[in-house]
Amino acid sequence: MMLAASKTKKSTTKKSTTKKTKTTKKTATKKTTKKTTKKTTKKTIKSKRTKVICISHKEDADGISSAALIRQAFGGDAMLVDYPGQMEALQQVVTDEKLKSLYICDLGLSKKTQDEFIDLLSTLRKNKVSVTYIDHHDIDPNVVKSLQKLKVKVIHDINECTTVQVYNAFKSKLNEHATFVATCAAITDYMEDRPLGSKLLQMYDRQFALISATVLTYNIVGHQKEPDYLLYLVEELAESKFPHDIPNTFEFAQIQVEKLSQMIAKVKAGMKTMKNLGHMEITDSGASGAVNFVMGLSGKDVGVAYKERIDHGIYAVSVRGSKNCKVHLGKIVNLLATDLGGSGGGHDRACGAVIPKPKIKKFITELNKKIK
Ligand SMILES: [Mn+2]
Repeated sequence: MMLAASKTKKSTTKKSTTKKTKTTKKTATKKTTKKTTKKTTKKTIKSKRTKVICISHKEDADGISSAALIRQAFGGDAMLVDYPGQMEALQQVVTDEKLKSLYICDLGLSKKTQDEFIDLLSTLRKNKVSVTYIDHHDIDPNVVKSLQKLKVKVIHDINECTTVQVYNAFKSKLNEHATFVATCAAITDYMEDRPLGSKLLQMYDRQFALISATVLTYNIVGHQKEPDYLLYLVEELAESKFPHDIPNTFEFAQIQVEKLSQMIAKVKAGMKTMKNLGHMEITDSGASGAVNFVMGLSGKDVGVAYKERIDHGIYAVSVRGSKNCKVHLGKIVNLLATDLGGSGGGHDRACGAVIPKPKIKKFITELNKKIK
């Protein structure tokens, strides 16, 4: 489903909500009277909005690459977030009086977050901020309708990774190297076999693309606690660098590979199984890096890895399904996580959740029941 931006309904939402907010004056040229006295709401009117911001997913190559292509096409700065930090970032940009246009990439919504998301975007639109939401996670069709009503540009296709969609939507503003960045993202998201993804991959030697995507991914995963490095990656990719042209990436990837090989042993020792799934608490790495091993080594069709986020009082949970898994894990996890006071969702065989710490056991036992 390609839900192109709704250019329709021009009029409507003009909302004469009187409220203090706007009083026409968009003159831009008049820099005269800066009466800072009027505080809060009034200020938004006279400050010129010039900033471009992209909020994107920081945990994988699709999010990082999306941010890079947005930067190449439109300039501006990236804010890289994980799911627990997603709303916080939005709340922050809503108050940014300089913000002109906002891109939100590779960040799926859930029952828990979608209403607040719509509210925040509604505020942005009232402030005349242009907003583009680009994603490929399962989404409630009503949310899309609400966003389009707000004249948020929605680019959403569950069949292509986010970066490929960014590329496809804005290729006229991108250089040729952007195809390679998009190819790497597609590989990382297991979506290089999709219509657009496969066309892009064809342009490159397969092995070259695979090693580049993998090295990029390991550098992203291994630098989750170094936001500056992740932003640096966004810049380098935006400037058309190949992963191997970014200093030390291959050396760093080798360290990650060694860590992963140690994880195999840890998962073998620490993993537990239930009838329909294998699960394990992870303490010394990301849950998403371990979850494939948990699934694979458990011999089950579903794997669950979870890591405590002490600062948030929650568990970050990663769920993976094998090819034999016939249920839509993203939908099941969305509902279940919401019931337990958390949030979650994603794809049919790969998804994630944020679960309140005391509910993690319940989450696993209930998931085990629901996937049979
Ligand atoms: Mn993605």
